[in-house]
Amino acid sequence: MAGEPQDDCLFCKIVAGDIPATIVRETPTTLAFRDINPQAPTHVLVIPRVHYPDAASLAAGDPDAVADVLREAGEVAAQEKVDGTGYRVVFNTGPGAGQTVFHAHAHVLGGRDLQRLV
Ligand code: IU
Repeated sequence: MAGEPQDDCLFCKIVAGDIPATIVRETPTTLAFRDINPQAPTHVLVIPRVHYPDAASLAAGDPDAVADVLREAGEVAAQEKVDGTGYRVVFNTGPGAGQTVFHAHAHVLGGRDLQRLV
């Protein structure tokens, strides 16, 4: 069922505590942890605890969770002290955009010069 944990989902396993992660923030609805392959000095993933495969399906199925993820992205940036210089929030959506883990997540990137993308 939409929103339910999936046995084959790595991020559901992190939510369940079955796979380790370096957690930087937790709320009742979200988890934020360091990316294992960081692309910037600050590279934190913010995920909803509920399982949806990507940001669009999360927005359709649980819009409050999208707001929670975005609020937490801002809190992570402040906690990491990259909010002053600027940071980027990215939702890769679909394999063609580089999505590899199909549990919705926001990348929070900062701490280096980030080339303008669009
Ligand atoms: P993507 O947008 O789906 O490509 O992002 C998935 C990210 O999850 C990617 O940057 C991985 O390095 C990261 N990651 C992680 O932090 N911990 C893990 O156990 C696994 C992937 I698997």
